Amino acid sequence: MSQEIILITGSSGQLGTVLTKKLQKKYGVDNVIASDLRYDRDFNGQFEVLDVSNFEAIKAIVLKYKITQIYHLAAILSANGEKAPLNTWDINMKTFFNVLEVSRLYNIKKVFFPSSIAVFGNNVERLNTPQSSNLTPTTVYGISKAAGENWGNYYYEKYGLDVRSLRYPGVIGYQSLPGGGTTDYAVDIFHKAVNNQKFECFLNASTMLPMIYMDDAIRATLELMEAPKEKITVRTSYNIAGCSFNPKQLATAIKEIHPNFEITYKPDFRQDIANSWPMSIDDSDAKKDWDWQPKFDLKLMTDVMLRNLELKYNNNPITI
Ligand code: AKB
Repeated sequence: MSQEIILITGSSGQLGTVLTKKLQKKYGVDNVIASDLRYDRDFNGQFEVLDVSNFEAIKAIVLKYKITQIYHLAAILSANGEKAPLNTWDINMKTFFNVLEVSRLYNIKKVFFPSSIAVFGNNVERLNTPQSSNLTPTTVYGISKAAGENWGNYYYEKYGLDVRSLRYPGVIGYQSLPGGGTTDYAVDIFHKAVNNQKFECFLNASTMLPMIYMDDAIRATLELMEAPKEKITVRTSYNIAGCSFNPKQLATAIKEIHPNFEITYKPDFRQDIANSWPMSIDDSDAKKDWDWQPKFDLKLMTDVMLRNLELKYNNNPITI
């Protein structure tokens, strides 16, 4: 097997931070090129400052390192994206087009494109939302992801480029903070809890959304990318599910360990976005095609989040 050289865009983001380390372990530190808009001082490994909306800049990196796979994580998320819709469309599409084109022209073997539950809108069954639902996204981020899924499929059909994609639910991890999404509350809440602070939630208590613990999200990504080509029957983007819950259920799970934790609710513009998203996801195609199976439920995820954040902030090795 020839050596894979991986380029990750948006490597300093929530998922990128953790995925980069996993890929370094798998392929070797020297064979993973992390990149983002700004230099990351604390980063260990190969790093390039890269604005993916600049085609010549990404081309130079692909040629310099003889890149064979690209994980394109750079994007503006749902809530931040609504503040400047046209700019969000521009950035999210231009960066992906540059990744697709550089891959087509310079023999990249595989591309990973993260899609999202944000591709679904008000016209779907909100419980167990099927893989092949009618996509009418309500945010520019969602529109760009739905378009991106179809462009990935187009490059596969037309040029044979091996583009693979997952529709991530809200990702929850202790290693990094999300930036500008609608599901961000489900990470912020843990940081407040371990610091003995009250948490004001920007969604109401009963807003059920699909979420996934970081380990499951990373494992799904790698399992999809490693699956034999003939097993991939969905060339737009696969639904994947972790566990679904609402802010009240999450607060209750946290209170089992932090009984004094307090939460209040003050819904803002993100409530409308969340109301248009599924409550749970049918991921049976991913299960059937490449044996996907989530491992973390609400309780296990809460335990692991609290244990790790207690260590980080309070140097307190709690046993749960
Ligand atoms: C967001 O909330 O925008 C993201 C997502 C679900 O894609 N976390």
